[in-house]
Amino acid sequence: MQVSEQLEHIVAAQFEKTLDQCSNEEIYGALLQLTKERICHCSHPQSQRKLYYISAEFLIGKLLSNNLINLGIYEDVKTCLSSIGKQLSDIEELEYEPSLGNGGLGRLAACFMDSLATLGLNGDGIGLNYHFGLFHQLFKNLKQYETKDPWLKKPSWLEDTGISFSVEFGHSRVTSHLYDLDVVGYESGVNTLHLFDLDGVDESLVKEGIDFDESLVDRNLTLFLYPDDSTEAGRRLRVYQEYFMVSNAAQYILWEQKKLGHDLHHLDQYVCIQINDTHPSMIIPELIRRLMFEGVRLKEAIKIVSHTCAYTNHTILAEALETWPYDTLADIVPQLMPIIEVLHMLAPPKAGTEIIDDQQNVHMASMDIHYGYSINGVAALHTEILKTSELKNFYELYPDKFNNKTNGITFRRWLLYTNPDLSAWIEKRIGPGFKKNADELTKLVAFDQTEDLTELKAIKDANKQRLCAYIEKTQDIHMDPNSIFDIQIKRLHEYKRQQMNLLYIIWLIEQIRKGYRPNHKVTFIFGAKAAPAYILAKDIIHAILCVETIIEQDDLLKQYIQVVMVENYNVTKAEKLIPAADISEQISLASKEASGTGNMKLMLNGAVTLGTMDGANVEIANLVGKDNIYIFGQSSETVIAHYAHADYHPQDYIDAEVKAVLDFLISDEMVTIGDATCLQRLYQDLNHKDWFMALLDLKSYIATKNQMIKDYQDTESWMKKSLVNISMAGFFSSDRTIEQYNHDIWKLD
Ligand code: H53
Repeated sequence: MQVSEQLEHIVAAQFEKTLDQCSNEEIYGALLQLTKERICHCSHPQSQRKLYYISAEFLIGKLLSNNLINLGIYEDVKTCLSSIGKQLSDIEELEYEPSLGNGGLGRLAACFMDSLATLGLNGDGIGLNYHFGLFHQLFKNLKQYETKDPWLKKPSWLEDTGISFSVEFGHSRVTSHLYDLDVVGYESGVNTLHLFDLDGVDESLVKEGIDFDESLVDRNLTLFLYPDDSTEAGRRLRVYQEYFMVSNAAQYILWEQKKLGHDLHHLDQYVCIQINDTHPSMIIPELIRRLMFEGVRLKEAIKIVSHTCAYTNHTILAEALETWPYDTLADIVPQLMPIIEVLHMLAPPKAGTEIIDDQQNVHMASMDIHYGYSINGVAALHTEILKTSELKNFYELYPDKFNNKTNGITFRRWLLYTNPDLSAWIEKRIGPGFKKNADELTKLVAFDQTEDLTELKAIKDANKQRLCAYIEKTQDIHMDPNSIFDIQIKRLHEYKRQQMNLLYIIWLIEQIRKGYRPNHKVTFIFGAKAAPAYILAKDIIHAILCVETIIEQDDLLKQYIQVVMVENYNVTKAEKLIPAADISEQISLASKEASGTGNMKLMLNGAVTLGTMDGANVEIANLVGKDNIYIFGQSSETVIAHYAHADYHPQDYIDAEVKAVLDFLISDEMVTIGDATCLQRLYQDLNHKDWFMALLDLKSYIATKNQMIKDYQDTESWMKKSLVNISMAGFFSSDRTIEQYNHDIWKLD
């Protein structure tokens, strides 16, 4: 049936109206219904072995347009709506974004779901149905404030399955409720994302704050995305949520496998479980326990689970490698302790690989590595660092378990949807094959004639104008579309070094005031949320907002530079920012960014990277060559050596020029508009601690960025760099990543 016909049917049945009589809300509801009806006709991939991808985060973003694209009806719907004077983009605005994640880890899981379905691989996701995802960020008095972010509105993509399980904790027992969400592949099948919720969750418990009251766990457990673990309450909530997730996962998997008639003694032939970071690690003891309920003996259950579970490490930052005090676990999940004890005892006795250490802390990654059959890092450099330093002791025990899977992104969302004009430009030159086979993008390198590049530039300019209109509408800020758009969008973290970007801007302010006149205006755009309890990250946001205001109020400065901090950065905003970027800021301290995926999205959309040799930047640099990327800063080896010898002192890097930049942070100008305590704290930290070594690389960052801004003047040569970046981005398709996971780890076919 034609799209328009089907839509008319739906609105006639639902609202007794014709389409042109419907409000945007009604049209949104009808499109949702249409999409679901179409999905019903897609088949679920089949194979003997099935993947369950367990993750505490699935940052899926809005679904309507993505689903329409993957079903191949996006253009039809657009045309149908425009025939009645409506715009699909206005309907999209009505959808609430499910913010079921913090950043890269969750977005990666969402890209993986898209690629699994597109490749026709039999793999479902399992996670939690947080009622309020990541907080909504507000700027007030130049500071970040957090409010709750409700997204579960009707009509919804979620289907109530009626399935529920019982989950016990040390002091209580709760019942779950499963909601399913269809994940449609591009012109292919459909998989399912299973999101577990509490039965009887009570949203009325949420007042102003985002506090967790443990005595109400049977009513509040899934209200919020897990908090950072800087407070005891936060840590305990994490354990509750993580166990709730994996106990449901284990019960669901066994229930489904029994339904399929599979022999649980051979579970590893039918099932593989990918443990995404350490949040789902308790699946190991829980699955062993549940297999024992099914009559499997302990030793055999351990063996089965060891052949079923694989672990992905996404970070070397200690804070994300979870360890829980033994007593906390014994209090919240006492039923797991005898199994964890056995797992600890049976593991090879090698220093530094203990599951339970001398201080009675339980190391989740140790359990994953001893009892998982594959351990992977997420970029070549990251995996090397795991092998040679962070997880060296484990690598010596199990060299064959270690492998690399460089991250990827789905081109359906991050090119076809976000940048339709660029997609059309590509298709006109190399045909549509790149949509399914991203490697075909390399054919584009040949299209570097002046006319091609002029068109490419016009597309970038139009995207910049669209972004300007959006920022004007949403934040009432006017931006100059002719300026260079220098964009840093990612979680706020010291290791990602937004503070170093800020120090560059301050340096530029001081130069301009001394008489230097940049030959091109630059707009420095930031998008970042700071974890609510991460004080220094909030101080950095505050300092950025202060500098934004100072420039805005200064007639000289605002001719040459502007700072714009985008409020409430999320997937929807990323979709608007990425196509408009000229410069992609990927400036983490070498060794600290496991991979990065924003770097891939920006490259694919023609931005040129300014980055350190960190994470996937290293692979980007190898692919595009040194003329098409701007690399600066110390190597990961040097950085790792500084940490090992504890010999990094910011004072060693403070000369008169750097001192002037740092002093600006606590200058009268800043303190008059800002909060002296916050600015002082940041100032003191950079002067005396600077744990993520912003000052180590500041000078080379300044020089390289200046060079980049200078090179931007030569439009044709800049656009050639942009073209090379687009052409070489094919490697970063998540389809490639998923094929490698399947080939080396999951073996689903
Ligand atoms: O995971 C991304 C990486 C990125 C890394 C990120 C990440 C989180 O978002 C959260 C927790 C964590 O351990 C890692 O920071 O470098 O690209 C996907 O692998």
